[in-house]
Amino acid sequence: MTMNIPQLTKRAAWQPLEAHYTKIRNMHLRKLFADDPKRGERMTTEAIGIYFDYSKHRITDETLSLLFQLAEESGLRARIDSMFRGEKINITEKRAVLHTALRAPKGKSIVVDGEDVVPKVHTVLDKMTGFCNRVRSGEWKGHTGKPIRNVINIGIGGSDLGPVMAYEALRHYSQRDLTLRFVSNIDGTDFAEAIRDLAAEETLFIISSKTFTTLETMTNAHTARDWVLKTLRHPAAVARHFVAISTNVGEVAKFGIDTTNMFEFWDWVGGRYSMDSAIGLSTMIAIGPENFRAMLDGFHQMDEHFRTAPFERNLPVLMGLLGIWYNNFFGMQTVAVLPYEQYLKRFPAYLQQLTMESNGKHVTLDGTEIGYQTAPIYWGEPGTNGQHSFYQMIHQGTKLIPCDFIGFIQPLNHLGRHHDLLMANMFAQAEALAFGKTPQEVQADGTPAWLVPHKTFEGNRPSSTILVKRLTPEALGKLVALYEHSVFTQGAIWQIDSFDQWGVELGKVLAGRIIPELETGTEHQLKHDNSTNTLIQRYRRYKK
Ligand code: G6Q
Repeated sequence: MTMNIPQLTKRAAWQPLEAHYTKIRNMHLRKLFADDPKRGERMTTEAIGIYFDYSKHRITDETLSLLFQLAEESGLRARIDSMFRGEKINITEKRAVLHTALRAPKGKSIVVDGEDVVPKVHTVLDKMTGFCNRVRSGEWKGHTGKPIRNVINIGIGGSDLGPVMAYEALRHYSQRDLTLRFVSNIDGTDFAEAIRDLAAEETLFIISSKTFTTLETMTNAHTARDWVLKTLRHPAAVARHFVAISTNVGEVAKFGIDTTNMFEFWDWVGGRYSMDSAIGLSTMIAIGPENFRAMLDGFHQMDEHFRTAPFERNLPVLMGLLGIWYNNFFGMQTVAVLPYEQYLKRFPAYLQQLTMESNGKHVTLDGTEIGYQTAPIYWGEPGTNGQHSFYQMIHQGTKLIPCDFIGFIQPLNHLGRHHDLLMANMFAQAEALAFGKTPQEVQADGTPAWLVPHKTFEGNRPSSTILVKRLTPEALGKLVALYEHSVFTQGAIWQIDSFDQWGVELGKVLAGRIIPELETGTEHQLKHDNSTNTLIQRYRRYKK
């Protein structure tokens, strides 16, 4: 544990970083590039097939060396080792944090509470493989003897966002005669629309819930069971049409799912870090076991890179530290994630949970109120779509928004000029953000004086460019792990517990109180604040 690390602003690198910030905060990227013609080659790193260009950041070599010093003083190295060793670094829940064990190859050994967890991981992976092969080949039959053609994952948060994102990202590799859908919201519309055009006898539900008690998931799971029973009219249908992914055998059995059709994971897998555990069953069904294992291998390669590469060439460390620089010195509030890859359309949504649920914390590990900023807001859309909406603000607005551009050199769908046009736009956006267009340049185009300010781009807007050869399952694993470990790096610097999520609890408790007040009506005396009482009364009055 690294509790004896001084508070962030008391670490030796902090004051020099502040002084350095004051010195370079107005320095323009135009000057930085003019002073160092090789900057765009020099300030890049390539590792395990990921090319990371960080030259368009408002940094100098001194910035980086101070940030590396800060990382050292924050005990990052020791903290990385603690995580990989399976120490209980999620201190508020007293849990190990071992998503890295989910992608550890056979033969490795990681011991938690006296037990090697790697063989267990591989037993579940083998069980998933057998099941997936039966579903994909049509050998697994529904209650009426028909093969499964539709698979619906019911889960929410960490039990949904990873699977949806991975399914969309790897759709190119998916078995196209299977329909995959994802139901998460307790809003009945989500379920109703998901099953509208499907036949229950050809549909398999995967109930994905670590706890198997989550309100949304259990409500949707019961609705799914009612639908299946109503159509297939026999309790035995449940065993053919439902499987579970959970840590809670008791609740799975109570629901009526045959526990031989349960795929296990463990309390040392956090929800938002679980897409490569059994929670990835829908992904494996879609893309097949081999591709799934290739994705795990990608994750593992990034794990090893993070664990062993010197900070100067360590992709997640670099990315995490650049985030600290903007968040804690420039005071930037958000980060835009801009994949130039349609298949990554759910990647920003996935990253929102990963980054903000992990690092949106207000106290340090020892419970002290934090006196500095933690997680920035992550948001984004695939390019080029975003260019025609919010990019205006990134280029000319009053807020500085660092951007992550993510692109792939080879397209998965070759269609005429499309890919060159797509990538030209990505490179152009990063260029325009960094270098802008001066009033003189605008004037030289013949723009009338009154219009010049409107058409001026001040530039100096920072971005990273992540360039990968091709979007493969392996590449996706690397990309997700890159962000996971960058979040970890930042959590270590901020000295917070990146693996708990107490902030979601209060709303759940209050909803539990309000549910009977809405369902059973007026006999409940309302004891909320005046606004909540009035809203509930209005709802009751008009709900009929
Ligand atoms: C993730 C969170 C949260 C969780 C969901 C679903 O890190 O813990 O998003 O994944 O609340 O929980 P269950 O899997 O237990 O249903």
